[in-house]
Amino acid sequence: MKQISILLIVTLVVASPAKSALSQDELKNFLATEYEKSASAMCTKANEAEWNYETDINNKEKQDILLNVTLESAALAKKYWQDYFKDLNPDDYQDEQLKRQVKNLRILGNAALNEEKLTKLTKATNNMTNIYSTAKICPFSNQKCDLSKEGLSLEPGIEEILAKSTNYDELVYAWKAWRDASGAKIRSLYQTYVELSNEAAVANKFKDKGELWRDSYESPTFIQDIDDLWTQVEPLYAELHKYVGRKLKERFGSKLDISDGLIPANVLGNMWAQEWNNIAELVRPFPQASKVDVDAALKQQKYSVLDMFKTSDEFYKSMGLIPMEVCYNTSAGAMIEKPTDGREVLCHASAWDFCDGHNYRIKMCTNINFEDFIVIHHEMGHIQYFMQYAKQLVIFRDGANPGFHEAIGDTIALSVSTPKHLQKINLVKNYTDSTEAAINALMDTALQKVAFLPFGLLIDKWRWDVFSGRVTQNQWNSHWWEYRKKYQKVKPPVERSENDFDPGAKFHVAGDSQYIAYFVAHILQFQFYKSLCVAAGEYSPDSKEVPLHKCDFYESKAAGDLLSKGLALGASKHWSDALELMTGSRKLDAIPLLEYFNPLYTYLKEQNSKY
Ligand code: X8Z
Ligand code: ZN
Repeated sequence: MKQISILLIVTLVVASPAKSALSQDELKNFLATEYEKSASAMCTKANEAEWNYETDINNKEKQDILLNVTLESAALAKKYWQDYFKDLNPDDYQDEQLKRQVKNLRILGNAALNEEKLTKLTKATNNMTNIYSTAKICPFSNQKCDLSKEGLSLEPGIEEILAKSTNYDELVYAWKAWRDASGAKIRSLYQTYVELSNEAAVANKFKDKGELWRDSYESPTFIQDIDDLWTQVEPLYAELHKYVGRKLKERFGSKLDISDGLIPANVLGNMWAQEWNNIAELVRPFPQASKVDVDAALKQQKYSVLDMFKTSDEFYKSMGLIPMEVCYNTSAGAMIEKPTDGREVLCHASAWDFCDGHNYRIKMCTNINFEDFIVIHHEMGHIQYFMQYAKQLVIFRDGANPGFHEAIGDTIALSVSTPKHLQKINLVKNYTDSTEAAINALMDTALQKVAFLPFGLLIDKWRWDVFSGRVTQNQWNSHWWEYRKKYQKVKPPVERSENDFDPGAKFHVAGDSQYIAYFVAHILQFQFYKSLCVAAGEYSPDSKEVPLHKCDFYESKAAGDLLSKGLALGASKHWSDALELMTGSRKLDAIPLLEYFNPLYTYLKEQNSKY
């Protein structure tokens, strides 16, 4: 998701009564009228500047405009905060909605910095994003190439090597070359970023930027809660890891050393070893049974990128949800393919809310394959959320917490990815269901969802330690690898040092985007999925006749209604209330995920026990 922080956005200040003169009703009215209008207008302006920059990232003029708009928003935010919000106390208000608004408005974010420091921080962050997005490497076969002519960029070039190559040395080469070209080059900028982000957080009365980020989860036990969730899912991850390690050993033989229980991070089919779906062919347990091969079907049926978006939109519409054509309509501004006109763009997929109730866009360098078909559903989930909460006040036009936003499209994609659904839309043919085929399908999903869990957890665990100062700059990279080994059980394929900066080779670290949301989302989406399956009459917790993983809630208006009720709340209520409405539970809960994967877990334990 792409959202310009509301904390930076404020209004063209107008002659309004002084804060001290505002009664509860006056404040409420002020926030619903004047503030609403100008904050929304500034949000639109800031998003436009950001969009123009990200779709033409080397354009100096657009970079300057973005910096100016950032400073303009911040200056106004600060003035507004000083004049109206800084001394308000949420406890002074009986009205629950107003209490929540005041709680939010008291936080000023990066705008708390003076102009010189904010300029420095903004430039450092934009610079990191720029280096990441334009980094290139030479091909394995021509390692001394002229980068400007033959250089490969991350999407699709370098990512494709990690996904498809079975040449161990090429996988080492591309893995290392990407980190040399991206992470290592932003290490010194990251120091500036950490210092100034922390300074802004402290000015907002937080201990550090990590604490400020965690504030959006509104829970004093948040860290403990996510650690407990990890403890619950770790045994499943451990079985998957062991099984996959063995299969990889069969592929790479003596080239691969897994004797210490750690898998080298370059052989899992993904640049960050975060999702392992690209090695599904190698690890699927029953090659003779039916399997899902959507890549082939998309090619064979000559799907275009636009067709993929329309198919996704159709699924949402089948549930009675809001049509989303505007967000992938290139005439309305969307970017759904990598431009070929020489522009450098920030390819990492994102969904945009232009804060005017009409303009929503997706920006994505889409490739025609199943992986990107799923990413489309993910991005459309953000757009659907934007549209559902469009009638809320600007301060509440956000996810119930950041994890909710990341979970919606994935919930839909769980239904779309079932062989049952893929057959309905003709992307899987000649499929015979059987116990073996079901294990194959569960393995495909586990390679995405279960493999992701420790990665989703560790990125922000590492950043929280960096922001808090628990680890100092001379331990940044070694601490990163401690966590990679501890949680993911992966290791670097070549020696690393403190001249490297491997966290910076991941988009969200270079791009100042928090990550624990994805861990939360990977738990939440199974809670949502189960609940929508029950609403659709596709699953019954009592009868267990049809397992959870076979549910497809396509065309279920009941499921659509339930989802839209939760989404329409936006951030106007605590996320526990939204969760209760949608699932009956007030807590994050790993049980639906464990229930979903249980047949696979049993199979993996059985197989692994033989070794
Ligand atoms: O960044 C994303 C989305 C955009 S919000 C494509 N994801 C994470 C990633 O790519 O690292 C989705 C899953 C995890
Ligand atoms: Zn997302």
